[in-house]
Amino acid sequence: MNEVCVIGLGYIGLPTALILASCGKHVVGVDIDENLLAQLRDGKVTFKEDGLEELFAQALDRGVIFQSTIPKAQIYIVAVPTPFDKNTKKIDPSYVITAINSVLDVCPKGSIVIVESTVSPGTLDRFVRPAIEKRGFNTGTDVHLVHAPERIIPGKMIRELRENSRVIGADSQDIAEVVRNMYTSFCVGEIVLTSIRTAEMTKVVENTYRDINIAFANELAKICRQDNLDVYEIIRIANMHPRVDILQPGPGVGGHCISVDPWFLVGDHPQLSLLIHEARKINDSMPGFVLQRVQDIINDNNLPNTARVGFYGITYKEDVDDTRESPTLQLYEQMKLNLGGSSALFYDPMCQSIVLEGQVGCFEEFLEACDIVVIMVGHSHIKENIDKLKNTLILDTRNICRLYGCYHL
Ligand code: SAJ
Repeated sequence: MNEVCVIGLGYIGLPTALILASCGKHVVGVDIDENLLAQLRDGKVTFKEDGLEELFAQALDRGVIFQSTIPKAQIYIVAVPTPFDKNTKKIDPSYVITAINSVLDVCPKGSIVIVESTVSPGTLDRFVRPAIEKRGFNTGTDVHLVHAPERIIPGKMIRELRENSRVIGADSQDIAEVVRNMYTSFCVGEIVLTSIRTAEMTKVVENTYRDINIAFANELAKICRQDNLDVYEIIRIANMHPRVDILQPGPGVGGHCISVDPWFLVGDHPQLSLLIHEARKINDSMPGFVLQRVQDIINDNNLPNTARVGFYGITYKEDVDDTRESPTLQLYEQMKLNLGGSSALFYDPMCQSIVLEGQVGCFEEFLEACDIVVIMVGHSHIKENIDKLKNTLILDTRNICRLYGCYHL
């Protein structure tokens, strides 16, 4: 029988399947997307990430299998998406439940189902456990439910898979130990065993903490702008204090994690989550703040209202190809209203396909066409090519450019 089956071969499931296989486990990776499976079977990775190709090669050598059906296995890892409804601020656990229902069709008695997908606190007890029990399975004897939320950061995923500490939430110590044993095959970080509820909450708290810290930096940026002070220098000096660690201001907070998870707490505890809610609002206000800065710079430089504004970077952060909830996409939605007659252009070397109106595919063509360039993402590419912006008006929202005359947040 297979030792581990990983369901959902996206940003989390794929590296997890590969690292387990590279450590000698018998791994089957399952996904419903036939195109993705075809690409993997062809020996091609499906997204860009440092070290992923090397890991893929090792896993293939060790016999990792990719297929669309769920096989019998001892341990199932569920890493499917948990979509977020922007209006209700709630996650949709239906993909997790569908995946687990398919597991129940084939799993041997006593197998372990680990949910790695991030969920809002209480989801396993409110939705997942009842769905299992509705099928006539007892959680604790027939199938063991575990929550081991992923904590790796895009850009350093492979290193963090090996080195980060992990949290395992389970109903019993014995099952938690079995799961810890599996993760220690590749993870050298400390592995903490706790309850499912605590594991769910801890994961959301980590991302909420980061969101609030970034919101503080963004609020400081607005205050410093009004007082004509350099926010980066102030944060740099403040962070020299041994008990201060402020993150960096930016054009907003994107990605599917930090901009989403705090809403779970706001949704479930509206009266108690005032700081968390305010932080979300501050971070969501940043794309609008960037647009206001662009308008001020256009006015300061007596540019006509038809000035062409170029936004460099569409992904949610540097050196990844993920555009989910990205500040540039948020800004794009607001742009036409706020920028009046100015026509906008977009460029991102990490985006293979055209996702926005006004997006150009060639960096030189982009620079040529712009009266002002707004750096939205600090990709390595722009850092290496910063001298090419010498004769352009620049608004740098990531503090990577120190060219003379460059504007900052
Ligand atoms: N950002 C800033 N200023 C900063 C740091 C980040 O504006 O100083 C922005 C980024 O540009 C980006 C957003 O915040 O738009 C989020 O980026 P990030 O690098 O802070 O985090 P993610 O979303 O890539 O990954 C986070 C991580 N969580 C924490 O660090 C607590 C990661 O460990 C989680 O595994 C991941 O969320 C997740 O999947 O939940």
